[in-house]
Amino acid sequence: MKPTFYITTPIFYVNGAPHIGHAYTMIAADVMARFKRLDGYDVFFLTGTDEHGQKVEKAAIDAGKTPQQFTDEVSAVFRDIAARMNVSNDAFIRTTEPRHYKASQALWENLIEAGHIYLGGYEGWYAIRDEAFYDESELTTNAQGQRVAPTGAPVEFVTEPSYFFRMSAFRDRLVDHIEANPEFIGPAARRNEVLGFLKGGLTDLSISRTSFRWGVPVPGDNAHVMYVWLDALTNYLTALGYPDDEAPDMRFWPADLHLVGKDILRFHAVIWPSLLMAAGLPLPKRVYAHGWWTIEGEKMSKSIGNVIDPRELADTFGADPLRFFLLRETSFGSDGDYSRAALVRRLNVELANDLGNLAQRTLSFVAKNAGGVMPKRGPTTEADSVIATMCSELHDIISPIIDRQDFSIALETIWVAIRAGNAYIDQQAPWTLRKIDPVRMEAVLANLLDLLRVVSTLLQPFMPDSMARMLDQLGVPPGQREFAALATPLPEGTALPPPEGVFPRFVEAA
Ligand code: ME8
Repeated sequence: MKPTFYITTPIFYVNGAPHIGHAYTMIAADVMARFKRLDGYDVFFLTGTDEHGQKVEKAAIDAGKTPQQFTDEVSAVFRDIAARMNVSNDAFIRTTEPRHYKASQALWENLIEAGHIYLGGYEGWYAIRDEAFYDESELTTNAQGQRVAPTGAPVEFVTEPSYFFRMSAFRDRLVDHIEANPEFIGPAARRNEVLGFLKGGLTDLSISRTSFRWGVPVPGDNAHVMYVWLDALTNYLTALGYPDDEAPDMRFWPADLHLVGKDILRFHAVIWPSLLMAAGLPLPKRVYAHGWWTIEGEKMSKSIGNVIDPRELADTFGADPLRFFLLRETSFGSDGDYSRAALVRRLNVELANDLGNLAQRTLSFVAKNAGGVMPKRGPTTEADSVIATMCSELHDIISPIIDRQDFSIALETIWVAIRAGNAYIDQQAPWTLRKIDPVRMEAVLANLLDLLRVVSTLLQPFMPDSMARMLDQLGVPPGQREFAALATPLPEGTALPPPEGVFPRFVEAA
């Protein structure tokens, strides 16, 4: 039986149109999912939309629509983004689905039975934009004289009856868990941040609201709807069939990786594990918080008017170059800045030049001078062994790097091999060997094709379409593209299709 791997993105609020920040998390999760599938795992990859709460309700009212009509429309846009980014999610969850009401209410009842929920009253600050409660001590006053949360979101004072989750009772267990499992929160700096926050103590959490209706009703008390984050976090269980323990997909629990942005780490690394402990369910193995993208140095915002639809970028540059850029440009845990010039540079230098040219030069040379088939391998030189060793070790080197979500380092490691391939072709000069030593020329070309096969196979998770085309040209049959086949070289004499460029240079229109 294959080992399982369950990976999730946040479910996105449907209050507005998706931008490259949302596409980023989906793409990164997709790389993980595809990598694990190619590595022989049985993968369940979930994304979806978070459709309740005041923020979404308000956006629907502003749009002059009912919340259901509005969420149907915006959720479909997120689904479309996933498809256009070539994201291979196995499921797409919406929190307005009946199965999700059932799961959220079951989790609630489970917490009631375990004695971790009590009725009280909430009196304090709430930020609709963040859908979060804040303590007075966290607030500041902005230039317009508004009280704001540390995120800059305006807060309002609310007084309402509320159910509470006894989260304070789980602080010590949670601290112990984080300390005993260093890989539970990544990157390491964020783990320390969470531990620092927990050192300050943990208060009970208000988990129901009475001042609006757009939410999952609290079982047995229709005056309340669940706090949107309680219902939202439960999505990770809903999608597997919870509360039915016998549901076939429940075998994927606990999640291997919740991938989130740094803005919502606390919800995933504090609230979610506390809830799971309280419900007697196993905790996810890892929560990773990636950095934040800005656009040409500025925060993405509707009022600045700099929000970019990732579909437009995919139309202009292709989904693969966009995927590559987002994961290559900055280290995954750090913040990144999108600029068109930076994207074009990565595309032209690393994709068109380093990789595209190496493939194009090699394949067209083979087509012209080696009969368009996989050439004969020959005796090995020192230079050949350096390349061959690099290729044979590449998967095992990048696999733990991918497990740490260090995508840019994984790509850099693959690029070291690509650059070595470029140096090798220049040093070996098959165009000279053609005249003086055609046997050696064939061996050199075979080594280059092996290198291209290895790097294209390993790059499939990052650029699935382009690498499929590259592997077609390299004559690698579809059944030989899993990582287990990396060590199986293409037989000599295999016919190769006529080569065609995979990464054309991008030239800005004058
Ligand atoms: O928080 N840079 O949904 P949300 C990088 N519904 N990533 C970004 C980004 C940016 N500028 N902007 C958004 C919610 N993201 C809740 C989640 S989960 C149970 C509920 C990405 O629509 C990033 O993954 O506000 C961030 O965490 C997420 O979108 C927030 O999406």
